[in-house]
Amino acid sequence: MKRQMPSTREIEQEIVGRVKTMFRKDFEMATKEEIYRACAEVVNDVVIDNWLTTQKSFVQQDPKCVYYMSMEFLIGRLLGNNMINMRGYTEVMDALDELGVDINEVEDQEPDPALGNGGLGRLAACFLDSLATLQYPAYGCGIRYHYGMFKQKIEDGYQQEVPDNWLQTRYPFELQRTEYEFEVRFGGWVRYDSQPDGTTKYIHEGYNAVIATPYDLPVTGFDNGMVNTLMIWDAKPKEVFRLDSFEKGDYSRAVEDMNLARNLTEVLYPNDNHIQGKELRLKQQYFFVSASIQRALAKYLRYHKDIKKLPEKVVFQMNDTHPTLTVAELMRILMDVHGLGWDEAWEITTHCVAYTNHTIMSEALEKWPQDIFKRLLPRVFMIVEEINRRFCDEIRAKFPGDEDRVHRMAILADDQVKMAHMAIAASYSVNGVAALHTEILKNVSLHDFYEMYPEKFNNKTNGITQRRFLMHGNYKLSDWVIKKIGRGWITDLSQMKKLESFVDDKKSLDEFMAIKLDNKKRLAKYIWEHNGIEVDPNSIFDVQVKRLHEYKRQLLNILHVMYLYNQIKENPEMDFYPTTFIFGAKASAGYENAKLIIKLINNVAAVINNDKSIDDKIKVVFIEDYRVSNAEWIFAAADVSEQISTASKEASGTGNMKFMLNGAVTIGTMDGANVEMYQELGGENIYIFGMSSDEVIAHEKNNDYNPVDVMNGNHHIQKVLQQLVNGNYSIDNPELFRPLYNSLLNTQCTAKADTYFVLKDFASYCETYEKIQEAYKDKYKWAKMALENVAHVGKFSSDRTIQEYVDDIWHLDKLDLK
Ligand code: CR6
Repeated sequence: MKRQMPSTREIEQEIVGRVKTMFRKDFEMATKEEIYRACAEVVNDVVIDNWLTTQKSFVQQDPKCVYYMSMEFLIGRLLGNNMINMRGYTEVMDALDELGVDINEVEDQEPDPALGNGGLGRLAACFLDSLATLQYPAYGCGIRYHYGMFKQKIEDGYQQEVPDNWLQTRYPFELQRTEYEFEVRFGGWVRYDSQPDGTTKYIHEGYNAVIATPYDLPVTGFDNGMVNTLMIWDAKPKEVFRLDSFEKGDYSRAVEDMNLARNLTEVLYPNDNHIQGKELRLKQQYFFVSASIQRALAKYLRYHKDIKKLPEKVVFQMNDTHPTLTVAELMRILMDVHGLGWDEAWEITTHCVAYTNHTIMSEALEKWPQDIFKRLLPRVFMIVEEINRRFCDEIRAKFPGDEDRVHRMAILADDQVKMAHMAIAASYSVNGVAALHTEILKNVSLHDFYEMYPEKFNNKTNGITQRRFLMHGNYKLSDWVIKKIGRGWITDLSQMKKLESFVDDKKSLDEFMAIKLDNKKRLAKYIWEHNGIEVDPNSIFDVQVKRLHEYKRQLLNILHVMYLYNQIKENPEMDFYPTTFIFGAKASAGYENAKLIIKLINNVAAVINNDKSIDDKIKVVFIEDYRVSNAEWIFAAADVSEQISTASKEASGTGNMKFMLNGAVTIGTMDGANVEMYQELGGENIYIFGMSSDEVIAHEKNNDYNPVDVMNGNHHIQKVLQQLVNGNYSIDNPELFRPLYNSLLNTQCTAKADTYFVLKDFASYCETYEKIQEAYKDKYKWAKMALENVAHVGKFSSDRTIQEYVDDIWHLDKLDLK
């Protein structure tokens, strides 16, 4: 039986009661943090009952289940999310209100669990939300990083990284499960032992071991009593360091084990779409993969005898190449622990694993040096060698005499282990994350593999959860939509179509834009409190928030702002609708150009915001520490959404969808999921500019793009580029931004210049932007466009994405929750 949240009255009493028993305090004396903890327990109580019921149904119904293997789960705060999904948000808000406390302040006490970098990690979190809401049995499998994504501080315009110590105090939503601990082994060597029956046993010796301990987090479905589990693994030494081991000669081993365990789950690598290739990262990958598979198999074998039927009940979805070791580790366990032969083990593995590709960026492709791999995982490496040997034979059989192709496709080549190649060789499904991206995989970046296994390739366009990104982040709009079209859209976003009947109704448009204005005021207040910048809620809020990466072209955006500023200065009477350009982005700690772009944005902001002569026509704001919790408010407040990546480079994007859901109008390139947004919206409700992916790919292939030519033909570009290096935005050090200038023009001609075609797309961006300015001046035209965006967002729910994964790849059974 689904347990519901108690009534407002009961919640109020429970909160007061919990504050008393947990902190021995009268409510009036409690801190906000204590109130948050009390609320968390009130909600947890309901969640746990439903979690138990879900687990019982699991056992009774024995459904097939997906294990979503991911190095990242960017779940964000859980209190608000769980209250929404348990249908108790308003009740808790009212109860707190009665007690004289603002729910936002209470929610603000929760650390923002940032166990991910950006889109890929947030996608995993949205998928878990949808799986639970659609009643599909699923486990998220990841890592309990002690330090998540760093917190960003801006000092003197520069990004500073501050550790994110989210576990400093107990996190109320996690449950340590020592009963599901498993051992994971690293290093050592493999001894061969010939058996009387002629087979060989492989015995792993001399290794260092750690114990993997899972912490379970509940994943609540919306209003259905379903609670799935996200297991995140922590490491501890196998044996606590004991002095007496010294006498046994194990002293150094004990120290090693302890250090290994200590470092393993310490920190998330803060790279998005870029791999650093650190040995510790490979250890992290093996650690969580091995532990998760062991737990999955233990669960399976509790209720089933025949390991060969594993694919009937279990599927491992590999979120990018990071968990590709799933392939070799499952083979190892099936052979070395369960005694299966190669063919039997391969048959099972290749029916249990599927792979999602999230990028074509070559620097994000994982390749491990073979010597490191072999030293760290000697037995697993032997298995990879055999997978590679058989795979190369298969290529030769299909393409006789084509040794070049064998070399291009091999898993082991150039002294490296190519993880994507292994993932594709073993998976029964390989998917991209937007239609365009999947086509590029098939026709360009993974073309060899597509020719070999065309049947494996399929597309699953990404999606987002409307529960967090509308209901929680923008409750005013959410309530308004409910008033207009009912509640169906909460679990079936295609119903947003019904809003079509209001797009020409001025009264509705007025209400809709009044809500936008309220959300802009909320964000303006946040900006004032956090940045000390006063922005006008009546100006256009033009927003680009996402990780900082050159291909995402924040540089194009800020150069355009510099250009607009020049225009206004030269032509003070120019008809320009006041605009606030809002940025938010973290740069990887070692990514120099990205960090310099942050500095440039802040310096441009300092100059423009303080220039009284332009009458506040432009304001520039860089929001510090962009993360899930402030993102919700930013999307809600945006008028214009900047999705301006170089076509072909952004696999999908998901921020684009969150803006659309909140009624912002996109200016973007034909890249990633923008293409499908354009298809859903029609040309009138989205602003597209720049080169197509085909054009970009052709220039890359022909190597025929020269940014200097573009600059010479456009004096506006010449001027902004000059201003990059003449001290206009850096009086003390005119050379500060020279590296950015060089990256665009590269006067030394040593490396490629303007890799991401910033200058090439500049003119088209400026032109298209003028149309946005024009459109905004017509209040109802704009309101209609914005509402059309909400009305056509249906496709971009992660509920739709998950249903497609279930239908085409996972074939899961829905759980019946009685
Ligand atoms: N960086 C893509 O770049 C996509 C997400 C989720 C990314 C982005 O376009 O929306 O994955 N890729 O599919 C990787 O992380 C490798 C991302 O978030």
